[in-house]
Amino acid sequence: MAMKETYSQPLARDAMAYVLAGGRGSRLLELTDRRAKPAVYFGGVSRIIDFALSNAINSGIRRIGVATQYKAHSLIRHMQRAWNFMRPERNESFDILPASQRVSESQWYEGTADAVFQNIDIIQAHAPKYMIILAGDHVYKMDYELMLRQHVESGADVTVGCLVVPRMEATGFGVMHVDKSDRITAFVEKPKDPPGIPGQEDMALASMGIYVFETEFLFDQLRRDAADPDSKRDFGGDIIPWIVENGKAQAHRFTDSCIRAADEIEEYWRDVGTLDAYFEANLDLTDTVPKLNLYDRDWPIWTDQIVAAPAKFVHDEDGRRGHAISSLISQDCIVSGALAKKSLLFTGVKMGSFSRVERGVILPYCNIGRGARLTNVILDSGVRIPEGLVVGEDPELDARRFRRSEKGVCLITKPMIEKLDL
Ligand code: ADQ
Ligand code: ADP
Repeated sequence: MAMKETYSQPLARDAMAYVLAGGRGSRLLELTDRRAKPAVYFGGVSRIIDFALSNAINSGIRRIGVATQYKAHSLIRHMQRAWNFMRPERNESFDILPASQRVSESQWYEGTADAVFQNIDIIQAHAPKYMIILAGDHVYKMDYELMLRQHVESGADVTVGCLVVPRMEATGFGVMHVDKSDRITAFVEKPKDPPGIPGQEDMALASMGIYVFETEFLFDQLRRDAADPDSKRDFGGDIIPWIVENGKAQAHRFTDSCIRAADEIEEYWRDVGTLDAYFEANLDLTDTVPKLNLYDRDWPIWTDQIVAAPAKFVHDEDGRRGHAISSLISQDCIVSGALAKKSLLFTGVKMGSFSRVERGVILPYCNIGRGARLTNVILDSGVRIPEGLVVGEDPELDARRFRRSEKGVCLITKPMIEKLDL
């Protein structure tokens, strides 16, 4: 187990985390009809963006900006409720930065680099020495302090967080080659045929979309890029390839950020970008020892805590037991004469008598009517399942009524229930 070196002050205190949370996340289909991917619920009480934000706080960063764009309402509301504890008098800050056409009245954020460029003046007011650019749509734990240190020690212009992934899964990533000292020698954004790692040809080194810069250098790059008529104003497509060609870009391996002073953070990173990946990553949490530990007091995942009653399990009027097996049951849930198995019940879910959910991801404030039987389902927030509805036992019927994924998971939303002809 590696130990951290001792620094007089954590570099994180000189850094600002800038979270890009404006993307659409269209592969989550109807789950992102009304909300941006970073606002999608995950793990019983959190939303996806809470992971990047918690990593920033747990790493010691106290200045945070979040750029929002696409369907940002529930994301902004969540952040206002959950992330309002920064203290400006200690030079801490939390800025929500919607694409508000501050620079040009005709312009939304064009690409990820533009989402930073348009807010240069706001960042300058906080005067961070380092900027760490993050994506708001991945579930992972990472100590950014370790990445900041590597950046300073290597003297790079930019440091790019990276992971080893199976080569054919790398088509959606920036893919890089590195030399023996992990300096990036080539970078291609989303290649159709990703280059493998020399000597390990079936794997590729993929960018996590996490970048560390010195603030002034980043601003120079953003201004240079903004003057380039051919640029799409994108970090992965424009800024990073330019620095790889013309400056010094260093890779930071994700595995090196999973080590803290006294113990280790588990090596866990998921994109949860498709319904199946989202479903599986949630259900994994019901394993006896899941790969992602949400009970780690040293690395808590901060979120919105509502005032709510405890979860409750009651016998129904027929004396039938309300119970849950291998499941995560959040506050304000009532399981009455019903069974939840291998499932996650988010806040405020009510299950009526004789109902049963197996392998279910049930988002907040759903109501499951008497006798309903649901298997392999994702229920969007606020869905009311009618009495006796059965899902997960007749694939053809399910596919006509709901959104059925490649692996046979049914996503059920409010409009789908309204259209049901029972
Ligand atoms: P993608 O994830 O495809 O690739 P992108 O769509 O640019 O990149 O999204 C990156 C982040 O920025 C996401 O969190 C998204 O929500 C947000 N975002 C997108 N457009 C935005 C906008 N206009 N305003 C604000 N936020 C916006 C990137 C890199 C790849 C890398 C992968 C890793 O380009 O090189 O491999 O991330 O996931
Ligand atoms: P998101 O699910 O992204 O937050 P909404 O807030 O529109 O988007 O959806 C939340 C759902 O949960 C709605 O159906 C709403 O009625 C319900 N809901 C939200 N907060 C509460 C609450 N405190 N009590 C009861 N229902 C709630």
